[in-house]
Amino acid sequence: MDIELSASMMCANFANLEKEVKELEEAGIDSFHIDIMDGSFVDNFGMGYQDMAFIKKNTTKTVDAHLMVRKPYNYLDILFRLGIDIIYIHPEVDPDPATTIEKIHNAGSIAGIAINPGTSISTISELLNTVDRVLVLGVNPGHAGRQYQDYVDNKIETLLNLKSKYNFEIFLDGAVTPERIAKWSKKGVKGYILGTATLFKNNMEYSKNIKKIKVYNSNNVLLSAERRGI
Ligand code: S6P
Ligand code: MG
Repeated sequence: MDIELSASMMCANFANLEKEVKELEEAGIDSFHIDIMDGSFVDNFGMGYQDMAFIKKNTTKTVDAHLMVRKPYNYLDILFRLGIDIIYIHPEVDPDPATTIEKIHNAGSIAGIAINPGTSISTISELLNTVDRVLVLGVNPGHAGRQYQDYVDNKIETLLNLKSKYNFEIFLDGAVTPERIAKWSKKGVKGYILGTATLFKNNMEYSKNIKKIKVYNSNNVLLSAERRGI
């Protein structure tokens, strides 16, 4: 299947963001992922509106905002003004996530829910009727470089069984490695947010790091990590 690779920009080199955007595009990244935090839902602050505006201005690729904040509805108007293409909210903290999702759709943006490792599908199942995407966090939220929580695998399997019925795509965020991409892309997971586990490592050699993932055989099938000797 055709997968989407997104760069988690909080892991980029802020000393020269313009160069980073260009190099990531040249390396074959498909979109940009921006983590917004409020220091309350998570103990970190992520990126700001000015970073988003800058990245949006310097690329024609899609840009998403992952709102790790307690009141996502307070942030929407500015995100709409900035032209952010995709907005993920955490239903765990929004008292009325369905209304927030409706507002995102009414503004013409793509709406997603992001779910923490500790959030079970049964608590968000009605929202699957309304969203375009589910962003599954494989790590506890707020920081790059965290450890993958193996129990999340069961949730991804459950979502794979529901995605055609409800018509949404699954994206993975946190500790996404080439091995995990090879495993889940075969089963139907569409998108991958790349951070320090894959993209922002090895002296930030982006095209080399992406080549480890985007290797297809002659039938356009993504080769597994084992077949590529990773
Ligand atoms: C985590 C955040 C992510 C991170 C990403 C970093 O709270 O939502 O988008 O930036 O997890 O990736 P890695 O490979 O360092 O875990
Ligand atoms: Mg994120």
